[in-house]
Amino acid sequence: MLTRLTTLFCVGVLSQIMFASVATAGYRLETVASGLEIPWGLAFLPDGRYLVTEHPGRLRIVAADGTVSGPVGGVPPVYFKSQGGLFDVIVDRDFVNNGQLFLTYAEGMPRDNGTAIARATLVENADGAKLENLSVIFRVERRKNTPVHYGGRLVILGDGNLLLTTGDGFSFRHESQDVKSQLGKTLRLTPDGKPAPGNPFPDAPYVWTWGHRNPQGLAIAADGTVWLNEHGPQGGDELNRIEPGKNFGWPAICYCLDYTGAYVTPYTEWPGMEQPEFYWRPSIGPSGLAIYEGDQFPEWRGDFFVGALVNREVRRLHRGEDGKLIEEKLFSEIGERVRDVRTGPDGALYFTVEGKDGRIMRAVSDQPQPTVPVETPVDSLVPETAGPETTRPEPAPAM
Ligand SMILES: [Ca+2]
Repeated sequence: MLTRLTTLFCVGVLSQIMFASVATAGYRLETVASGLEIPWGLAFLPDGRYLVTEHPGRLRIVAADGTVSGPVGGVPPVYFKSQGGLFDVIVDRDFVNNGQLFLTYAEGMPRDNGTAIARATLVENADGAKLENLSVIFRVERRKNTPVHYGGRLVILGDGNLLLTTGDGFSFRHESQDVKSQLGKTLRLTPDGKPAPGNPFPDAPYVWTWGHRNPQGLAIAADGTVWLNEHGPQGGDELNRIEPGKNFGWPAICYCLDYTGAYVTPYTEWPGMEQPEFYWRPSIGPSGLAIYEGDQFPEWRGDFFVGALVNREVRRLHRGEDGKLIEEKLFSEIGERVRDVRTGPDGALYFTVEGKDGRIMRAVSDQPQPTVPVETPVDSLVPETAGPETTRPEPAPAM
C-alpha cells in the first residue's frame, strides 16, 4: 500500500514523501526540490547543496532545504532543440579550493552543431551566483546538422582526466565505426581539453572507445571499472563495461530493429566487437547511471541503477549467483521520465525527474539511519484533502 503525504513548508518548498516497500529494500521516496524545467544533470556540492542543469540552458543551485536559486549567471549559450541543450554538470575534485566545475552542452546552430565542454569557476556573492573565467575546453570536431544523439555525459576518471560520451548524431551512425570521427565515441581528455596521454589511437588522439550510439549514462565503479549505458533504436539498449580501444559494435552489431521495423544489421556479434554486459529489448530509454556504494542500502552496494525514460521508473541490475545480471523494476511510483541517477554523499539514491513539474527526488532507507536527520513529524501538518496529482504531460520521444 502506498501512502502519499504532502507538506508545505513555510519557505514555499513542496516536499512530497511517498512510502513504499519492496522485497529487496525498504525505502521512502522524497522530493528534494521541484519547479524545475527538464532537469538533466545533478552534482553534489561539498556543503550539502546541489547543482542541477535544466535542459533549456540554465544551471541552478538547490539548497539543502530544497530552495531553488535563480539561474546561475554566465552559463554559455546552448543549442536548445529536440535533444540538444544543457546536459551534465560535474564539480572538480578540488572544488572546495578552486570552485571549478564542468558543463557539457549542445552548441551551434541547426546546420552546424555539436557537443562541447566548458570549464568555469562558480562565484557567489550577495547578488547571486555566476560563472567566471569560463573557457570552452573542448568541442566535438565533427559538427552535424541534426538536433539529436549528443551523448553528453561526463566523469572524472581516477587518473584525473575527463571522459565524455558522444552520440552518433543519428544520421551519421556509420561514423561510430570510423575511429577518426568523434561521433559515437567516448573521448578521454585532460581538464584543459587536450588529448589525455596514453589514449589508444595515435590517429584519433581523443578517442578512448568506439562503436557507440547515444550513451547517456556513465559511471565509475568502486573497483575503477568504467560503465556506460546507451540507447538502441527499437531494442538494443545496452549496459557496457568500457575499456580503452574497444569497439562496442554500433551499428555493425546490435540487438535491435530500426524505427522502420527493418533490421539495422543481421549481426548481433562479430569478431573484434564487444558484447554488452546487459541489453534491453524492447527499449527502456536508459539515461543516467549510478553504481550504488552508499550506506543506507547495504544490499544494493555495487548494483547498477539506470533511469528508464520510456517506462518512467528505475531499473536495478544486480548479480545473481551465476554472476549474470538480474533486473528489478524500482520506483515506478515516480511515474515520470527519470533522466539522471546518482548516489548522494548521504547514501541516498538521487534522481532528476522530468515532467510538467521537474524535480529532484531521492530514495532514502525506511530503516533508522545514524547519519540521516530524523524527519519532521508530518502527520499533524497534512491537509485534510491532498491536492490534485500533478498533470502528466503527453508521452515524449524516448531520447
Ligand atoms: Ca553495442
